[in-house]
Amino acid sequence: MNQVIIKTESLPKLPWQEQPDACQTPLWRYTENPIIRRNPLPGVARIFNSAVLPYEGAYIGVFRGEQTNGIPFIYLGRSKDGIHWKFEPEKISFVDENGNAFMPKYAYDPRLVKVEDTYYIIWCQDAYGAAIGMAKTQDFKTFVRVENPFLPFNRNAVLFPRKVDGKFFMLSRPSDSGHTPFGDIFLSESKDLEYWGHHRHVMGKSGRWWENVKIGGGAAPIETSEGWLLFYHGVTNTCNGFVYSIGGALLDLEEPSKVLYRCSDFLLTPEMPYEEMGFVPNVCFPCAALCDADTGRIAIYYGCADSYVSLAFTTADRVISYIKSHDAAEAEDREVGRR
Ligand code: BMA
Repeated sequence: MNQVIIKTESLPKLPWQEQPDACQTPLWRYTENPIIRRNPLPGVARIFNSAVLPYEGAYIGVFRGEQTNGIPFIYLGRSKDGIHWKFEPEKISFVDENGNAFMPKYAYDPRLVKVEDTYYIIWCQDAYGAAIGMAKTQDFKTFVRVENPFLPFNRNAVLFPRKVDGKFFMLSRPSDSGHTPFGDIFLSESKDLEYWGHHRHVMGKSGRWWENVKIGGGAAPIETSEGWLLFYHGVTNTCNGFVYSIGGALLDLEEPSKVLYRCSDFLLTPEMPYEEMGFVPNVCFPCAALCDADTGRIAIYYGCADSYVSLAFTTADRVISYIKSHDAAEAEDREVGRR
């Protein structure tokens, strides 16, 4: 009997492997990782940092494809099992609100979130500096660009999968124009998806080594009986550059800028060859999580070393009890985050 209730749909065909007997960690990796390898498409050298959702009895996803000219764009992919993916050969073409073609100069780290009957893609693009871009679709054929929610610089954002008190909620991480040696997670709200405000601080980098440089939202928050379950990335610096790990927190359901629990330890950190070696070594970057409400199973999709996509598994009971038993939320995390 599951203790935690996941407030999403049933997903019996969720990609899944049982926790290995010897595994003590809160997340465990798919034994066939990485699920997307190099040169997945003609003209695309690497796919990583990508997001997926169930769609019409199968799965659909938006994928960060690094072209062979080095410029990232978003590609659409489909899968029957969430593991083996077929990609459209051409990058997604957007239209603006008037139906005119719109293509950003580049687009990366897409998230895919369904709110009511619409699917939203949120990514990083140029807007006179790195900023958040956004589009909506209902059929994955026409992708209508919506206004950029925030001013530059901001490179990391994810929408909540339902409105809270009638408003859209978005997490983001204001940054600089470079590789950003700082960064906290903020929350913003909007009644119409056009004007965003009521900005609140959710949580900042911490003194813990694995997240002492910056943090950023990852998968869309998962609604559970214990709060919004957030998988995020935490970054530390070393003499050989940044290391990206996966962290976990629970946010208040009605006031998500209030952190209820925040795990002191990473949930997953680079330790496999496909996480430690690649275009950018030592990166585990979560962008999506699928859940099955019936079993509490969760499959997390994360980018590896800016080169691959991998899967890690957990259950709501397992990961939430781990987060709670390793809670390190501080007064500043627990407050509403308004000054
Ligand atoms: C961040 C983002 C991610 C990337 C990470 C590591 O700033 O650009 O797309 O995975 O750096 O290179």
